Parts: sequence; C-alpha cells; structure tokens
Amino acid sequence: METLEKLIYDLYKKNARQCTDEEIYNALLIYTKNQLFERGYQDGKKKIYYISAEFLIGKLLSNNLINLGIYDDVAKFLKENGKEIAAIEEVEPEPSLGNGGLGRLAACFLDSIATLGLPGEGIGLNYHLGLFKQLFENRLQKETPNPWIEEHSWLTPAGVSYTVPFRGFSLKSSLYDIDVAGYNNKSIHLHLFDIDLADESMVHDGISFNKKDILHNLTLFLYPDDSDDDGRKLRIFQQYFMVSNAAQFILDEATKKGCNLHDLADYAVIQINDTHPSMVIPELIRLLTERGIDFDEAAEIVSKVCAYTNHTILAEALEKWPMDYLLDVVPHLVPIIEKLDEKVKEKYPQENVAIIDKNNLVHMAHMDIHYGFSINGVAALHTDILKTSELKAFYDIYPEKFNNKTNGITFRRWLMHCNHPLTDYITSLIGDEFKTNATALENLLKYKDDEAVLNKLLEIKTEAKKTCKEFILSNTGVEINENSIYDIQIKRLHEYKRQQLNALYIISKYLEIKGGKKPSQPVTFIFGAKAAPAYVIAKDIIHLLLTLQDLIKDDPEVAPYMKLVMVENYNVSAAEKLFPACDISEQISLASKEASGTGNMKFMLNGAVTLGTMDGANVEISELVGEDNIYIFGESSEKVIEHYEKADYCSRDIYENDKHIKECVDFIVSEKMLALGHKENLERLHHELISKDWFMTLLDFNDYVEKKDQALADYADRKTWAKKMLVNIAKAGFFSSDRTIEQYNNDIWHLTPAK
Ligand code: 8GP
Repeated sequence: METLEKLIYDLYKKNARQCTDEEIYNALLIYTKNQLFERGYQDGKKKIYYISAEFLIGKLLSNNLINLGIYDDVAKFLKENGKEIAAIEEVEPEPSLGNGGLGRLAACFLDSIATLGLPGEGIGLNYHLGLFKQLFENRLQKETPNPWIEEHSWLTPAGVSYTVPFRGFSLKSSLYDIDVAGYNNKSIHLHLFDIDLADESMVHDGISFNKKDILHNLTLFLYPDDSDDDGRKLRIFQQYFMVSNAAQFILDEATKKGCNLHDLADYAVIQINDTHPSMVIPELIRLLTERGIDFDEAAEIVSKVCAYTNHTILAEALEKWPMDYLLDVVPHLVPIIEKLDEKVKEKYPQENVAIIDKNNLVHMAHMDIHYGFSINGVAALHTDILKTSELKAFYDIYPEKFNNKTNGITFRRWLMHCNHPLTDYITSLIGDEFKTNATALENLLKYKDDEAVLNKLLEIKTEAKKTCKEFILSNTGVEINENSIYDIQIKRLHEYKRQQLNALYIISKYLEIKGGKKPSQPVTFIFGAKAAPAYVIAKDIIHLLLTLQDLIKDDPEVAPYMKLVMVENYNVSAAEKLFPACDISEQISLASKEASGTGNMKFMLNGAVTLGTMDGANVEISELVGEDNIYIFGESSEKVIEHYEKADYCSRDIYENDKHIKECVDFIVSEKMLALGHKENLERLHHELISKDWFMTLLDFNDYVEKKDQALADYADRKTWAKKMLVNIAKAGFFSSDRTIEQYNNDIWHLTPAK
C-alpha cells in the first residue's frame, strides 16, 4: 500500500487520515486504473466483440479491487487511517448505462470473459444521462436525468474516432474505454462510443428534449421515449451509430493483425445482444463491399462472424422497423437489406420468415437468424419455446443454428463483493476453490445437517437484514422490522413479471388482518422497479404499490404485522444491498414469458428460497435444488401457450365467479385506496385486470396465495429453513457466468484462452 500512500500524498500533500472520502475515492480511482493498466489486457488473434445497447456495470471500485486481489489490503489500509471502505464506495456514482436483465447480463459476461482469459471487448454507447433516475412524487414515478460522468471517472478517452454517415449528414465519434478487470487475470475493454457535441442542457421538464436535434442528443439517453415517430427514429440513429462504429473498429483491429477481410471470421466473432445491434450485419456488408469484396461473398463472410442472442419472446420487444424510417435515417443500408431479403425470398418464399414483410416492416431478428451462424436462447425452457413455437419456422430451416446458453451471474459481484460475511464463512468451511470453480459450492452440502453451520447461516442473514433495514430507511423513509420475513421482488416493472399479482396477495393479507386474522410472523414486502416512461399500466402498478405502502404504514392495526416498501430508483447499488438480505425471492412471471431471469440466481446464491412459476431459469433452479427447497406454483408454460392459441382466457369469468378474488381486485378502487391514490390510475388498472389481464394474473392467484402462505409458515421452523438456504447456496454454482461464457466459447466463439 506504499504506492497508494505516496499517491495520496502527491495528490493532496497530506496523509490518508486527513483526506475527505471524496479525496480518497479519487486517489483510489487513479491508483486502480494504473494497476489495471499495468496488468495489461487480454489479446489474441481472434476476438469476441459483444455489442450491446446496454451494459449495466454498477459501481466499479470495489469490484476492481476484488478482481485485482487487493480489496482486503486496501480496506485494511483505510481502516488504519480511520476510513471505512463502505463510505468510500458511496462516493462513486453508479454508471447509468443499462436498464435490466439484458444489460446486467452483458456486464457479468465481460467479467467472465476477462476472468477466463478470453480476448474480447464490449461495444456500446456512452449515454450521458443514462436510462433515467426514478423519483417518487405524489405516489407516481417521475423520470429525471441521471448524470453520472464526472471529471474523474473510469472512462478513459481512447483517441479513436470514426465518421458515421446518415442521410444528409455525418457524425464523428469519440471513443471512451472502461477497463473490466478479470478476477486474478488481465482486463478487457468496454468501448463506449460518444459524440463530442452532446448537449445535456437541452433536457427540460424531467427527461424531455428535442428528439430531432440528432447532432446534440444522440448519446443523451438510453432507450429514449419511442412513443412517437421522432423517438423511434432517434433509436435507429443510436443503433446505427453504435454498430457503424463497432464495425469500423472491428475491421480496423482485424486488418492491423493481418486479416485480408476474406478471412474475417478467423479474427472476429460478434455477439449481437438482442436486436438493437442487428444493423451491424448490413453495415459490415456495406463496409466490406466498399473495400472491394463482392456482395455475395460479403454476406457470406458476415454470416460466419455474427451470432445472435434472443432475450425475449414478447412480440413487442422483437424490433421491426418501418422501411420508411430506415430510408429517412440510413438510406444507404436499404438496398443492402433489400438484397438480403430477396436472397431469402428466393429460397424460402413463406411470409413468416421474410426480413421485409408485406407491410414493409424490417424484422431485425429475422435478419439475424438468416445471416448469423448461431441463435441462442438464455434458459433451457426459453430455447425450447423458441424452437417449438416462437421461431419454429426458422428452427425448421436451420436446426443446426439453434442452441441454448442458460444465463449466469458473476460471483465476484453477486457474492464476494455484495456479501463479504457469507463469502468469508463459505471460505472458512470449504476453502476458496468456489471463487474460480463455482460448482465447488456443492461441498457445502456436507454441512446440511450441521446445526452450528445452519445457525451461522441464519446469523449472517439476520446481519444482512439489519444492514438492509438501514438502507431502506434512508431510501424510503420507512422503518422496517429486521425480525420480519423479507419477501423481495426486484426487477423491471412489466405486466408479465406480475408485480400486480404480488400486490393482490398483499391486499388479501391486509384484508385478513383487518378481519382479525393476524399472521404469526411479521412480513416485509419489498419492491424495486422502474417502469418504461411510456408504459402506462406499469406506472399504474407503481402507483398501486406506493399507495398500498402508505395505507399499510399508517394503519396501526396492520403495520406491526406487515409492511410494503418500494425502493426508489432501483439500480445495481440498491440490488447489492437487497440480495443478501432476502428470505423469499419472488419469481412470479407468467410461465413462458420470462426468458430466464438472473435475479433469481443472485437470490439463491445469497441464501434466499424461490417462490416462483415454472418459467425461465426457475425451471433449472427447481431441478437443481429439488422440490423441498423451492416453492412452485401456477399454470405450466404449455398450458399458457395453449390459452394464447385458443384465446380462451377470460379474466372477467374468474373475477365474477371467485368472491375472494373479486374482493381483492375491487379493493384497488375501494374508498380507502381512492382517499390516498389517484382515481385515474387505480381505475385504469382495475379495469385492465378485469377486462384484459393479458398476463393471466387472476388465473394463478389462488395457487400463488396457497404456496406463499406455505412458504411464510415454513419460515418459522428455522432449522429446516436454514437447510433450504444451504441447499440453494450449494446448488447455485451452475449459475456462474463463468460456466455460461465457457459454453459460449466452446459452442459459438471458439477462442483460445490465455494460459
Ligand atoms: C431480459 C429477460 O427479460 C430476462 O428474462 C433475461 O434473464 C435477461 O434479459 C438476460 O437474458 N430481457 C431484457 O432485459 C430486455 O428484453 N430488455 C429490453 C429493453 C430491451
């Protein structure tokens, strides 16, 4: 730590004890960046380029210190100087470069790529104001800008710039890099392209801005509001800017290493993360033909380089761009896309696999599948559904392209960084092999009847709950009971994820307590979720939760037995405080709709027990832990798909024929609720549940109540519960993103890891 001490003195002419937390943070930022630079970067002939609109990387300081192997030394040094590393962590702003699961997955993957010694890079955009910062005002979500870039930051200008052509003008890019450290290994780069003229001052009234002013707005926000034409076109501007820079960068790197373009596939493999980067296909073809390669060969080369990951089966999330938009923004890609489409139509004339459909919509996923060599889903069930229903027509043509890569999470962040006490305890029991070989966690199973171990696990959980209670108090102003059961649902807000189902359960408990039936154990229901700014019903659900939060908190008859808290601006930093503290993990999507989920994995790794449907990776979790260690409810995915096919689900029938359900649903618009909440929001949501309920909330309600009641009752038998916790932790090894990345590499990328 001498160099750190010296650096601090050189910077501030005083020693660490006399510095402010901000000064220490800045010194550590410089120190860590230097260490990463000295350690060097993964390199090799062939590289994986992971292109993604989102990288939800979270704060970087502690994670980098862990991966550099100096976390403990730095923490000790700080302590000796009267500082707490936790306080220093608070100084760091969280990069706002992502939204949800897909973005966080990309971040976990970069960590694992570096850790496994694979040559790779992430490529995305440098959004100045992020997604948005969520505020609660009047029990409604309000979006405000989320600036995160400071004068000193993890971004390093790379001195790289390209020209990106649009219709009628072009834009110059500037590249910024963030180093992503491997655990005990070299780093890789996250490359973030930006424009120099981005003008944050044009944003007013929350997150409104002139969507037409591309020269100044291009990199302001991730997922700008696409409820109008200009918003949708802005997304195309962003996507093309991202992939054109990526394509130019990749060709530059490859040619510098001796690639003659014909052999590009020996130098580069591109993973297209959902459809946002799909235009990289026509863009690469454009650049290759510009450099003298004929069209057919260019298309063939690109098809050997590009692989596509699908993250959702929700039709509205599979991007289809009107040809008119593309003509307006990137007319030079249009003849290329048309040619690609013609080639497809010659061979496969059926409408459902066309790139350009009869309404002149360009199906980005279809282009990826025809002109990529691999398509993968993100959990076993999801990949099965892709093959047998959503993308069946493509599976019939290209069975060899389809493969599954069940998602994973990096244990460096989601255990070692966010839960030091649990990490240390596991290490004391089974050594630290699990840090590089996650399945070694199974060695914990030999302690599953060891009372001392089980008690210690409970003790660690209780401590985490106390810490989390402090966080919740500062975030929401609500004091929760650390001896209550923590039941947590944290994820993007979407009707298919069914936060509304959880809310209906809470209403039913509320009514029970009011009717005199007190639960034997107090419960705290914790939520965290952002709703897309234009997603009306999702925002109504937030309003319902916030209204219930206040109703319950201020009712002395109910508050001692249950609380509901909704964390404001749920992000990675909040997640790191919530996962370790959870008892019951809510994974209650309508079966078939959640592609995988990754929060479910983080919870189990930190000793929470899942309450979930047979959806996404829940299916694999349940197979691993066995039925005694998970609570499963709800309709199966086959049945759900059948309901959609037959269009025979009618929520109103259920509502009218089940008194209890009717009572809970109607409570949303009861006098009590309307006295606190807004009529418009609550009535709209009430109406939606009765007249549509597209994600079949009412169908699963009774089964959910039964299983949730069971889980809450089982919690009382502390020893048996602790055993469930232990089994969940022990079986979480499969969900390490190191395993996932190894599979991507073995089956898709074929890179040679550094020794
Ligand atoms: C998510 C899926 O919803 C989730 O099941 C999966 O675990 C995760 O991707 C990683 O594979 N999808 C998204 O985050 C997503 O579709 N985001 C849209 C805003 C693009």
